[in-house]
Amino acid sequence: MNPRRSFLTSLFGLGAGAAVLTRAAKAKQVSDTETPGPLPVVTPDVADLPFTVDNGVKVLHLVAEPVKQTVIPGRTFDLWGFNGSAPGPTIQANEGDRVRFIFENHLPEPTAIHWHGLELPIEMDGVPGIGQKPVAPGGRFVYEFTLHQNGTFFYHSHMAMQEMVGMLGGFIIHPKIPYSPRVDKDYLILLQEYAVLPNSTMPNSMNMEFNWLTFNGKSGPAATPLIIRLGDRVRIRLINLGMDHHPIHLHGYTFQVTGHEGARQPEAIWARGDTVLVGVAQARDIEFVADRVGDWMFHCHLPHHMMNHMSSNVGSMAMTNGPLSMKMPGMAMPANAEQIPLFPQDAYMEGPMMAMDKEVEKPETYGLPAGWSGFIGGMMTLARVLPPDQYEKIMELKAAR
Ligand SMILES: [Cu+2]
Repeated sequence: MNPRRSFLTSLFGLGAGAAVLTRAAKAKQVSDTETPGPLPVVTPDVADLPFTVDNGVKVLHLVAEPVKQTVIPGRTFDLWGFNGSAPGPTIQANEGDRVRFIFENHLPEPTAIHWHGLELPIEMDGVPGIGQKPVAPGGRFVYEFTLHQNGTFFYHSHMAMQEMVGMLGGFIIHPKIPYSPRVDKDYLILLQEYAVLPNSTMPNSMNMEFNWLTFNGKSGPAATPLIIRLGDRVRIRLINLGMDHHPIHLHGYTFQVTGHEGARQPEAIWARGDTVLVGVAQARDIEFVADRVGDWMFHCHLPHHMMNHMSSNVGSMAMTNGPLSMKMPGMAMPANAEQIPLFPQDAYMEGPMMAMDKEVEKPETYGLPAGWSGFIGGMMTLARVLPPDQYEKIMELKAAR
């Protein structure tokens, strides 16, 4: 008998048979750890909400509070969000989990959290004045319930104007039985919109014309590109809470719509397409195999939602200050540009003169052509499908960050 077995036998009174069982149990444990768990969802530019475990219950802390959210470099807005950001941190849990949310209201007015799409007791539904008392400023409320669904959900304030100033977050419930086929990348993007008048940092929640459109609280080109290795199967989950429906379009690929808010869809009805309309209060999951290299645009296709800080076009005003060509380095302007009806359109909205490559530089933008950032605005980012060497280079840069 080897010394270790002898030690165990003396410590636990285990006979030879028990020792064999122990080895079998150990082998099972090893194979369990080898079984891949749910692939974590990545929410670019947004943190995950951490949790602790208390007697098998996942405990999470959410604080509603005023936040400063930088949508692009140089533009920081006063919003209301959760735990320091708008949108708030992403919740990731597993089907079957018991969860407890300790919620604190650090806003100057009453609020509550609604768990959009979750099947739970009415007193946990988070509607102030109906299922629960409003949570007063400085107040606290504990939500606790069991998750028996899986899919792409979200949480938000159920007060209409609060929704319009940022109070939204993602809530991913990973399935007990993994979805098939498995994906290599799983992203979450939350769609929000704000109307911020010139010289203001505060959105006007009653305005119906939105001039700042965000993916995860960032407008293009500040929205971090999705980094995909050639051959990866990719899922992108989209959540929309605002006043507009957003037709989200992916260049270069035909995807399948595999999930709606509330549930994954049966494979037999997965719709194929390249644009998915994400209506207000809806979520859509799309999946595709990234088998074509490129920096592919991924964006809302409403023209006004592809721009930043849109304000009325002021015609040839800029021409009073010198020849137009001088203002547009690298752009050859026809001599009679001023006389061409409708000019300018995009000349002042995007292009080389609006580029901010340096300001938005990060590992995920490595290798993009100079001036790229001048052509990306609003609800827009890039799905960068990269060959292995370029993919690894970006992973190295990220690790070194
Ligand atoms: Cu849109």
